[in-house]
Amino acid sequence: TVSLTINGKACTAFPNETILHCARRHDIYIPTLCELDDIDHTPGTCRVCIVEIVQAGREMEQFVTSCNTPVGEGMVVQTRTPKVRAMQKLQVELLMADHLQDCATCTRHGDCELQDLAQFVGLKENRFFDRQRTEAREVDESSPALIRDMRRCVRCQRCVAVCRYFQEVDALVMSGTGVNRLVSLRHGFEQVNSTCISCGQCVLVCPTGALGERDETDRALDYICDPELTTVIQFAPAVRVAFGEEFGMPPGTNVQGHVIAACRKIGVDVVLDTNFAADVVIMEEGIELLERLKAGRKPTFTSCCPAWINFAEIHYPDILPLLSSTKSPQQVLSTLAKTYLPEKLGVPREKIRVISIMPCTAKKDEAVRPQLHMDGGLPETDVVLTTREFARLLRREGIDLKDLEPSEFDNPYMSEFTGAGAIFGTTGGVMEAAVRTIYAVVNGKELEDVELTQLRGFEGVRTATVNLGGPFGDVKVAMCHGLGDTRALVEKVRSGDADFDFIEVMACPGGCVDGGGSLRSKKAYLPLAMARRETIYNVDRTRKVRQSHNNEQVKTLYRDFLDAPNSEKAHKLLHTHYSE
Ligand code: HC1
Ligand code: SF4
Repeated sequence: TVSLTINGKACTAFPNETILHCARRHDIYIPTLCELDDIDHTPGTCRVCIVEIVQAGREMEQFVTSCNTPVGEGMVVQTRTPKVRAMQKLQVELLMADHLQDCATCTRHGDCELQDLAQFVGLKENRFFDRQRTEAREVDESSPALIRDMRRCVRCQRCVAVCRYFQEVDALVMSGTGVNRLVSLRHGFEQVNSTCISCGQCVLVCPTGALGERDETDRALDYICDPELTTVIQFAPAVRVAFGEEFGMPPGTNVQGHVIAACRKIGVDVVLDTNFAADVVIMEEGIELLERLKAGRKPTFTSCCPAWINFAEIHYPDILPLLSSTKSPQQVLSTLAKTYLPEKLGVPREKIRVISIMPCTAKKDEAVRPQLHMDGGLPETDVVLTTREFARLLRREGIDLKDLEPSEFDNPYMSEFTGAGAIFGTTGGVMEAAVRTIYAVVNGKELEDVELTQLRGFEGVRTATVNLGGPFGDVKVAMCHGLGDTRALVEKVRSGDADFDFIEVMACPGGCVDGGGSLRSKKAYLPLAMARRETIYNVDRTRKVRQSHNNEQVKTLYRDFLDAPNSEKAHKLLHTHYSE
């Protein structure tokens, strides 16, 4: 180990550890904007982490960026001298010089790391702001999912790193020089026609409002407030376990009842559950899988994650025939809300608007796909709000989730869900849910141990062999999350080096519990997944019914409306195709 002092406190460090990292371990705060420990990112571009050091044996002090300067034996580090504080303050002022000055109307207001730094250094004025130069920067609004506003970029490059090293999509690059150096899409593309797959992982690490989702809270409110319309809301499996934090509840708190109450309070007419549709997806996808297996077609990839679909379409179009044709739960629920529900409620489908709340930015892309519009051009899903937007919407309506009395679903057609539907929200869940049902279909009896623990974990790829019985025997399944690992697995499938029957892919590391539309954490990447995932497994464990095929409302749906899984009608309504 290495011994040094920081602000007079004796500290021990690991060889080659940075001063910033060592200080953090010893609970000494050094401000920074670009460094992010969770992704091992220390570009040294923001220069706010400046500290004073005196190396052993030397008298001269030096000023260095602590995020990329290693500790030295006997080093004396000062982080709070008047000189250091003045330099940190100047750095923040320089960062503000070409940062849009409209904090009060920015979607990150109150949740911005640059604002925090301005407070920390005690910034009182902004002498160098150059409005013309700042306002001339690019704002890319071409994508239905994401907005890239370079007027707010602080060049931290975290987005570039996450996209390149974690997702291995590598859609983002730094371009330009000097004060014009900024993030852009590779080859100068706009977001919408780039290789970006809208996963939103870059948004999760952006310290300011430079990257964010397209805000559609106004459109949602327009529908909710229109007395002529019947508004239907659905919310994703993961939303209920990844939302309470925003209102001060412990991470992983199940706020399902609060979300239902909030939806009613803002005036939504019908509250439905995406979990119900997840159960329907298992029926459709499960039977589809068995038919493919009988025909010797393998592997089949799951198709519920829209960023994964984008990835396959853009980066590996030759594998599209391997994707299940079953629509995602979001789209299944929306379709049923405009076909099945009108019959039950006696409301014409033209008067129905479906709003979905998703922990996902790519769901916005999904909703505008031409093949997910009904005859006559009506979209199945009208508006997708990310979890972050839903929080914003509640604030706009003056609602604090904590103050609400939890409520129950009351729709008798599309709100019941099983443990299988619930676990869709975490990686491996779709596969686990599918196995429970296909086993029962093949064997005419329930799987004894419904928890497929081999698929539970955080490794990028997990595999299991399941004895399905009947003509199928052993079936090899895999789950994969994060696109870096997905790319490697897809390459193996293409080269014949991976032998699987069924593969679940979730584009976001951790699955939907840490989706790119979730609440962001300052200074951390994906820190809350464990707590959220544990709650989801508990929901499954405590559910009376844990298999999709035993969901009573699902049975009624097939009896009254769809006939049978994969029937002609089910195929027409609940299956889709992909575009090369
Ligand atoms: Fe997901 Fe899904 S689980 S994709 O991760 O299949 O977003 O939560 O809603 O559609 O059900 C997200 C979550 C979500 C769909 C379901
Ligand atoms: Fe990369 Fe995903 Fe961000 Fe697109 S949304 S730039 S793919 S991290």
